[in-house]
Amino acid sequence: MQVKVVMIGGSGFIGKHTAKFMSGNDLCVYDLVPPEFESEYVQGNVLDEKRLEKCVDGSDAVIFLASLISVPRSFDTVAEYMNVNACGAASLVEAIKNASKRPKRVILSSSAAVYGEGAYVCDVHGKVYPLPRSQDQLNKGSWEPRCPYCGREVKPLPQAENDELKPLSPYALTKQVQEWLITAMAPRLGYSAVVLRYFNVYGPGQRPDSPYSGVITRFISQAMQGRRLQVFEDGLQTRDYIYADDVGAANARALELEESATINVGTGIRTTVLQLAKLIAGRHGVDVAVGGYRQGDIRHSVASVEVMRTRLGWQPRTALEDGIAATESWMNESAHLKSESTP
Ligand code: UD2
Repeated sequence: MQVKVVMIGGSGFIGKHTAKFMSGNDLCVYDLVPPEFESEYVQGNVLDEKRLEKCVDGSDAVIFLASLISVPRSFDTVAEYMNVNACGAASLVEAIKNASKRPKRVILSSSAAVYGEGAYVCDVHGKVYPLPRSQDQLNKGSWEPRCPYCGREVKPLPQAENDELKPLSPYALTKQVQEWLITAMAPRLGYSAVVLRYFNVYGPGQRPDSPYSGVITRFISQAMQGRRLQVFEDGLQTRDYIYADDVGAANARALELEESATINVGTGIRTTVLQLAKLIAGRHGVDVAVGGYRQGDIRHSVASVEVMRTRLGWQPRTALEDGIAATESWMNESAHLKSESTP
């Protein structure tokens, strides 16, 4: 069935990959800049409630993608993150409240960052939530989180949707606020709220040239320049890397959900940063260095994918090696296009 979908903040990286799965729907993008793909487009700021209201009025579903996304940058520009991310979601709620015909579904792009360090198992105390690693601990190179009761090393568990949320950055907190606003207002405003917690998303279209870029695009870009890849800590920290097309497909799939739900969007596969670096370095013949750390980083993150399988009836398709190859091709092509347009 054709439905009218508004993608707020749809001109960015995730929007581009979601649009591929929207054929058959009537798509409208609301963003500050126009999308690179074919779509109806309304130019507007997420904080402009009146303009947003006009755009969502009469739509069937809204996919909310309008957010600032960097964990480290959010520490430097706290007010901006609160303003754009938290107030942006509040602005959407107001726009829906005032619309004469309200959408039936809101899909929110949230983040695994809401879990913070997440849950671990202690041999003595069972399931525990370790405290963030202290600077003293990191300076000593003691990388693994510890039991908050006895100080023993603990083993990471997959992050599950009903785990306690322990945001550790302004960015993560704004994602939790977005989740709360969109979910709590759903019964009052008559829509179902689907919160999708993305794990580490990568793929073509992700900016490679910023210190805030995701590690995969950053490593590929450095390797393509023949530079050494710098892996922080001891490289044994883990992440769950999901390809952008898979995230786009999950967004499209969420349009079919009638009931409210909170769902992880990850692969359930743990990859160490060192494995990742070796994989990329090996393709380009560059070296890998290990050392240093980034303040505020968590140690381990992998999705529990049960809810995704049962509620969305879906799982990601792209293997890490294939996703990296596709991202590399895109970076090669865009470098080629850039050099062609340079006089
Ligand atoms: C990512 C997202 C964040 C949030 C979170 C959810 C990005 C940029 N950030 O944060 O928005 O959704 O996932 O889980 O996508 N690293 C190196 N060397 C480098 C750069 C990074 O070793 O040059 C390590 C880093 O210490 C960390 C891992 O790579 O252990 C991943 O870092 P990231 O910046 O790609 O992503 P993360 O997990 O902080």
